[in-house]
Amino acid sequence: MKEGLANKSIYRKDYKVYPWDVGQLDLHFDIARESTTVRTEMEFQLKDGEQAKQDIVLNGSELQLESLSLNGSELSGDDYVIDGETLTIPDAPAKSVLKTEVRIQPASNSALEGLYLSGAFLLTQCEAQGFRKITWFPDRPDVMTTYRVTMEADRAEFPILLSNGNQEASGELPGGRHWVRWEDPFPKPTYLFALVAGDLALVEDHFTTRSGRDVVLRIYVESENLDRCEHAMQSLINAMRWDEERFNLEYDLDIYHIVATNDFNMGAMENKSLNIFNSKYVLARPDTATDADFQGIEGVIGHEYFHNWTGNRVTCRDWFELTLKEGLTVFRDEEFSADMQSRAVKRIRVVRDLRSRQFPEDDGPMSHPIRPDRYVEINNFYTSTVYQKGATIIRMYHTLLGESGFQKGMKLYFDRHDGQAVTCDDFLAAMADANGVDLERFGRWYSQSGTPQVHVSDYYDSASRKYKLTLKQHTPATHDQKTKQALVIPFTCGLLTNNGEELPLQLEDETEAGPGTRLLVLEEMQQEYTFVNVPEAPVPSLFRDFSAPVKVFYDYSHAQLAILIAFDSDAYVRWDAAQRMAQDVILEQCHRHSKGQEMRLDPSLLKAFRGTLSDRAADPALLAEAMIMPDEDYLAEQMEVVDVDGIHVARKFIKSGLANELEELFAERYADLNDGLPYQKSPEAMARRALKNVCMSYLQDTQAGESLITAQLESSDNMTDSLAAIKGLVLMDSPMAGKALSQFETRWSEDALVMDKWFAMQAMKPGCDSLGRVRELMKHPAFSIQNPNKVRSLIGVFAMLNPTGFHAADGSGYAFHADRVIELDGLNPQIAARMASAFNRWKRYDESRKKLIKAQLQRIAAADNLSGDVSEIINNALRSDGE
Ligand code: 0A1
Ligand code: ZN
Repeated sequence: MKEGLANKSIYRKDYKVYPWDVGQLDLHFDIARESTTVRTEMEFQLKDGEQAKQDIVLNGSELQLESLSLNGSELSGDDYVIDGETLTIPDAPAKSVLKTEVRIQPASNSALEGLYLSGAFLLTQCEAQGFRKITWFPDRPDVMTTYRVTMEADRAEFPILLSNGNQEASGELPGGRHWVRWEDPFPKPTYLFALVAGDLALVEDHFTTRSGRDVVLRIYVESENLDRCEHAMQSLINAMRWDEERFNLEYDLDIYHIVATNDFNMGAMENKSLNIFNSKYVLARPDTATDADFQGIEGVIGHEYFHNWTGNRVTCRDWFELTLKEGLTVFRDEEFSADMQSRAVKRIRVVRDLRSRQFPEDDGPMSHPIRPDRYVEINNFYTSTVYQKGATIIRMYHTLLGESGFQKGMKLYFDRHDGQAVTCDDFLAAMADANGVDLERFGRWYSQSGTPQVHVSDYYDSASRKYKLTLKQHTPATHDQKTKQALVIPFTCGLLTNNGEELPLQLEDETEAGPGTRLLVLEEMQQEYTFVNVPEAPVPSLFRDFSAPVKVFYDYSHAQLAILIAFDSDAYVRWDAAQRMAQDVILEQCHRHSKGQEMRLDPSLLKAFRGTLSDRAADPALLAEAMIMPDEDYLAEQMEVVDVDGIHVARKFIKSGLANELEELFAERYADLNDGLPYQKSPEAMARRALKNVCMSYLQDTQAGESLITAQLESSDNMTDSLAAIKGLVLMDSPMAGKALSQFETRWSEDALVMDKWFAMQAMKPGCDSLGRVRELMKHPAFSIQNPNKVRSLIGVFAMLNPTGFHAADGSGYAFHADRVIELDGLNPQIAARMASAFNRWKRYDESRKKLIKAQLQRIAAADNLSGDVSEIINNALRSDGE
């Protein structure tokens, strides 16, 4: 571990109220690409009137200070102290007006935090602590103030000048310059400030709120993208309506702006009335974007819109409370997507994502509770734990309190805290008080890290017709926390007969039987539930709807899984049973392979697939989900020591075994779904495409595969089908793949988002030649190491979605990746840190690979001027070796 790291940690327990209220912030920007001048005027009022004087402490980073004055007097270097990122004015009077002037350099800002250049326009990103790169100010979420923002710039270069709130005034200036003033009536923290300046085109629509407010909706994009905004606009309108109907929340300003940029570290940002989006989550046309892209746009547009209440109107006291706004808002966007599309399919996709990303995170060197107690770099805590696990905690309140109890809690939360910066405890208190329940023990979810395990055992007594379920919980120790407490775990279940019929449920102390789904609430380390009047030894349908972020262990036989797959009323249980069976079978073959034994195709899996393929009643999207094999990384997580190649070989063996045994059925279903009808955007059409392309992904392993895929490629009128086909050719190593890739490249070379797909599908291709290909692709004119989307599509996909390439036994993938982390760190520490986390699971590999990775981790740790972002990730990974 590097010296001094521990000193740089920030602790939740150290929170102190900021002693000043800031009444108003006047910002004046004189905008130019190379050098922008920022002037501010701000009113400080001491909160505690008793005291006459107090230090004013401001945050700033990489600012060139031109002048600073206090109550009209210019301050000289002796009147204040700058230490690292803080500026202190000692003993300022209880009422102080501060004026500052600084210069910043947007064009050379490659970290994409603060004010920066994207293409031909300038924009800001302030969450979490980017405002300090714009000017000196208390850059913390509990300091909320109203903003008046004036921008002046060259009119030809920057015809559009946007900031938060309403446009109050504008005018011309000599020399072809102009100015615009924006005022936001809602007090807000710095992280929600935004500014955009440049030459952008716009699409406009309107929304009339429930109370009759007419809201102008504008999406700003570069002019060539004007024909790709329709879906984003429709999603925004749907989100506004949905939030009124489901949460009784209405929009509060007359204007809502979205700006799309190709250069963005994350997905999007909820700045008050001026959302900034990664273009990936705005731009879509059927020929450029897949169904998954369309769904992603709907979800992220919803997410940022929903933040207006959960995040902006009520915000976080400090960054430890991040899940207060993120967990809640992810829950809201999941519900929105579920209401817009298929609830069951959405649930399965959410669970797949949680299991494959959050569970490993919680078991690795960066394990942390959804409300962390400590961080070095807050940007490293925009994690799957804070977001996705955080959302499942909110979902558990919903499960325990029901929709109406949950909505009562939400109402009380807004009644109490509108306009405030609060904590997760405040949220919990609102839920508890509104429902008259005690949620104290439930609150442990906020402070305990790690993925709990629930071990289920059962016993059927035919004489008494009683069936006893025993649930035991256990949370393994994590890197950050050794001892664990019992948690409140909602556990929903049902019982099936061996014919697949659902039994009515009656617990021992009940007088009559109730419905076939029961919510059990596990609160102790171990609890028993005895069901009576159970006519036969049942098949337990456990953990319906994935009712908590836990791993459930029960020793299912394949026969039991087959019954669940075929008959259970809960879509999640059916899907999970199919995944368990596939996982079992693949891991068994992996084991046989490692012992040099012949692999074989399991008849029960074959039978289950035959059933799924022949099911004409179920939603095709659900059938598609059931047939997608668990991915290699997920399988790796289930092994003691990861067998990289064994997993790859075994998974491939099973997949092609199924394809060849069931070729006729796959082909028949494919033909049915490949109806030749023109593209449609409806959920039904998307579901049919999903199943069609899953069938195709199996058929690629059969004789007929290549001609079928080529035919699909030739006739396709949409990106979903085209991309599935090209990916198929690439993955099957078809001689047609090269031509398909180069035609794709020629057609889309000018299109940044489509080229991301082109990079990704090549980076994903398994095998020992992957690294050479990735190196070559880095030289492609469309690639840029400065662009986060490109880095994620090529470097990120290689490291995170190509296990056989990245984990090549000679360590070449590791060395390459470490070079990229070091290179990126000098440009964009946030992205470098994300990439560095690809090494986080290193302890799970064999000795030889562990040694190779450790050497690379040490090499990165020793690099000059390593950012706090990367050193936190790397030092944690190395520290986890010491245990
Ligand atoms: N609040 C945004 C996510 C976000 C976080 C940080 C960023 O820059 C460092 C940008 C965006 C959201 O939840 O959508
Ligand atoms: Zn968010």
